[in-house]
Amino acid sequence: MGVLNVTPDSFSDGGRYTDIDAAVQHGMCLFREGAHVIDVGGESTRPGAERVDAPTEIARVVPVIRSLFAEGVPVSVDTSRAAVAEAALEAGAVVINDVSGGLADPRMASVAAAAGCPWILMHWRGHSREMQKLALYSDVVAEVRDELRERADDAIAAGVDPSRIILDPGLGFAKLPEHNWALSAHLGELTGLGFPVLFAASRKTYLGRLLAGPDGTPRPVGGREAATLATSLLAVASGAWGVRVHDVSATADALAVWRATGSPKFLGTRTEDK
Ligand code: PMM
Repeated sequence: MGVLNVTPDSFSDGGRYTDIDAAVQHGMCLFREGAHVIDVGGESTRPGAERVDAPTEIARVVPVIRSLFAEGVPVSVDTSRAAVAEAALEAGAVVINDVSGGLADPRMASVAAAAGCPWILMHWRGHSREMQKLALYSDVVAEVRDELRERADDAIAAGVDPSRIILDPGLGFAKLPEHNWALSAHLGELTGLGFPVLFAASRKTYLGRLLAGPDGTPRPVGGREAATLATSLLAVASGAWGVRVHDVSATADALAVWRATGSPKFLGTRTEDK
């Protein structure tokens, strides 16, 4: 999954793709590099981000989704609002990527059920402004696993086909670095729930903290790619179904190396495009 944030303020690519043509070109580029789906988001979810309203989010994502659809590029919409998901599906999106796992908007489950499309349910405890206060766990792996199971149960109870559900540990969302590392190390607890698992560590702050300089300053976003590749490889080798990344080309190469080892679990890159 290639990341395409059409926001002025996302932590990694914020402000780079607010121009529709630039966004569409970048989405097409990520697709050509081997992404199976381009994840278009119109609201930053970085810690502390202010929310935008639904019309603003729709105005940002719909023209980009419509153009990518016209180019034959599969798109997921990164939103926790049912109204935005509906507009995106209407414009051609084929996947709902909901960082709130259905919690932020009670109508999202019925939209996903009616559309019959894949619905990514990410582990979430609250909106960006408050989420880091909610990073309280006694056993992060068990709690995230159990909360994700509840999200999946709720979705199924609302009429979502279980085969359409994808789970995501929500790295960095109400998580301290040690929580992210524990979830990475025990991904099998999440894949054991029986749903595909998406892993989305790309360029996140905890990687910057791991690679901090001698004065403790986190490594800037631009210097986190090698660490991102390492997390993606480890995740796929641990049974992740997919990875959500900014640098699709490098990820495709890394996963090609992994596939060359003959691992039976490989579900990654479309190497025929390379
Ligand atoms: N992280 C971000 C945005 N969307 N979606 C899913 N499913 N999982 C994530 O971890 C996730 C997401 C924030 O990262 P970005 O600013 O690089 O998009």
